[in-house]
Amino acid sequence: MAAVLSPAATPSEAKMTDGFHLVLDALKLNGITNIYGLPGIPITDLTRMAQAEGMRMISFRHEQNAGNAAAIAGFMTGKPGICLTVSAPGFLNGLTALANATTNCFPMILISGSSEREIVDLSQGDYEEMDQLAIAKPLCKAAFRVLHAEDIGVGIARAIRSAVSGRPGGVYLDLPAKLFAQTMDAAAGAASLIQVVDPAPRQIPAPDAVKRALDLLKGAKKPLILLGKGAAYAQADADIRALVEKTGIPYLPMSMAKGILPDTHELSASAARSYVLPEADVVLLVGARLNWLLSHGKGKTWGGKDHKDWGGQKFIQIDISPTEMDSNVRIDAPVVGDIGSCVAALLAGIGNNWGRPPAEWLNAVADKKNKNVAKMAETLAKDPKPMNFHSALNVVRDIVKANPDAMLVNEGANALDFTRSIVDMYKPRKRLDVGTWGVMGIGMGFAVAAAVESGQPVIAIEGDSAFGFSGMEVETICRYNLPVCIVIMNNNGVYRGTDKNPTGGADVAPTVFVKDSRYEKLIEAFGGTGVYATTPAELRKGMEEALKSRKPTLINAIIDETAGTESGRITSLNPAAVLKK
Ligand code: ADP
Ligand code: TPW
Ligand code: MG
Repeated sequence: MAAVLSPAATPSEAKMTDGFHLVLDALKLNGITNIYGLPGIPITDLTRMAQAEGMRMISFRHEQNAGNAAAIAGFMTGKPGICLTVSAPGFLNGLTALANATTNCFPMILISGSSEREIVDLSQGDYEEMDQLAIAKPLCKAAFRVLHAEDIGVGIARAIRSAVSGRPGGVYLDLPAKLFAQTMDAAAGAASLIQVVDPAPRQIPAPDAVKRALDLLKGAKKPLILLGKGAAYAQADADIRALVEKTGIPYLPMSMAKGILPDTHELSASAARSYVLPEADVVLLVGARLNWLLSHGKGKTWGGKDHKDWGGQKFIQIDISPTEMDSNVRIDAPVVGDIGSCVAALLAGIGNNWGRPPAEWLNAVADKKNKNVAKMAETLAKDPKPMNFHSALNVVRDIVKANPDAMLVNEGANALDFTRSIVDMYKPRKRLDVGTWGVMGIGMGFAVAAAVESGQPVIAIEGDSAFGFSGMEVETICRYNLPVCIVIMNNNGVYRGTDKNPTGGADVAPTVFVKDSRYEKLIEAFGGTGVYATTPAELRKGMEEALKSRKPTLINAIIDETAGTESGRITSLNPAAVLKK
């Protein structure tokens, strides 16, 4: 009789589950433990239940930042990062991050609650009405909607596979409000869930493609390896390092590939970039696209006569996406497959007696590099008043060297370009930045996820404009007590703080902010540590204390407002610069 009285024995309740729980169970079954999101109708209870079920539910102040957090979690872990939002406006706020994730090949799933299908499809004006699936489709790799609780398992499985297999990217999963409250038999529900087997299958390159690539590489007089963020994502660090070291070929890391090998490696050609690109005869691209960041593989950067002229290099390209080949210039030896398998296949063909590239080439690269490094050391040693980007970043450079496991988040224009070239990285997947679009606003979302996913301290080097796009998340950083040290390179504006209103009117110029803004007070409002730093010594002290204490810290580093240049290093992309030519 006692058994009959216990609540667990009430047959109708004990054996049922619902849409809420099926979604969470499906995620957990696939090893997903963190959700980045923002609550509201219809997903408030989903966020509560996620926490109750032992998942880490990180609540943001704006969905774009939650989406950016999910995207970079995907890059760091190779598992899809999850962003959870409410319908229409919340969904749209998350969509920018989803599109950015897709552009950058980061695996991410945006899960948004949506309004009632029957009402939305008749355009009858539901609460937050929007045909979200249709809107998401062109901006992501795949988009799905689940209408029935028994399809949740399939829906999540398809979303996971779409995000991480082949070229990774963003996936949208539409979950209408009604779905969450649907109930079904618990055993049948559990049986309907899918634990995805081998979500990102290896893709082995064809042997003849590998041979073609090796033949080309072998005959090169001035070979160069270019590592992109796909190479970082692939987590094939040891083999990539072996490829560089066994061939003795100089390599150039793209921004987020810095640290796959330590930037201090003798074969790093970073400091000789403008020499090696036009000079190289055979270039091996590993997880890097020949997009605008590489001047489309042609033009003056590559030794061409004008911006359309091909420099004459031959290209080997390792990429998981077959259609990436020839997208900008001819790829002489495409090697299609996953980077781990492709690099392993190349290594097998290379063996232990590959020889070295001609000494002439290696010496020329080393010469150029040493000269540039010496020049940079001179600049970094200066101590101008006020502080400039170089003297401030010299401090950051030391701090990162002393804390190689710390994550580095970076956005801005000058604040980005100078940090990229001055601050050496020592370990893979530590540098997280504006990526393929050069998008502002990734800063605090990336910083939160970097801390949550890695457990390591995070240093965020932010332009004062860049920071503004996600600055309210300092509350989130304080709320979760994350070990994030934000350094704002405060030069009073976008690129510089010196522009004038040409009419002499009362409004300041469009690129100028309030002078001497006290950003450090923002974090103090939420219990974090604020530091006002006008000298490298003050900056150093602030950063050292932040790293030691792991307390949320915001350092307002006052930079000479004349120090920056328009658009940082990409001034030439401004239409007015083209007009002047
Ligand atoms: P970067 O901006 O650093 O040059 P891109 O984002 O342009 O890098 O290029 C990344 C490339 O890496 C994409 O073309 C993508 O298809 C590829 N990629 C991502 N993951 C893998 C992988 N595991 N194996 C092979 N290629 C990959
Ligand atoms: C979403 C255009 C590129 S860089 C930048 C803007 C507004 C800010 C530069 O100023 P900051 O850095 O951050 O103070 P610094 O050191 O040069 O002074 N909107 C989006 N993305 C981009 N890229 C822009 C606008 C932009
Ligand atoms: Mg600025």
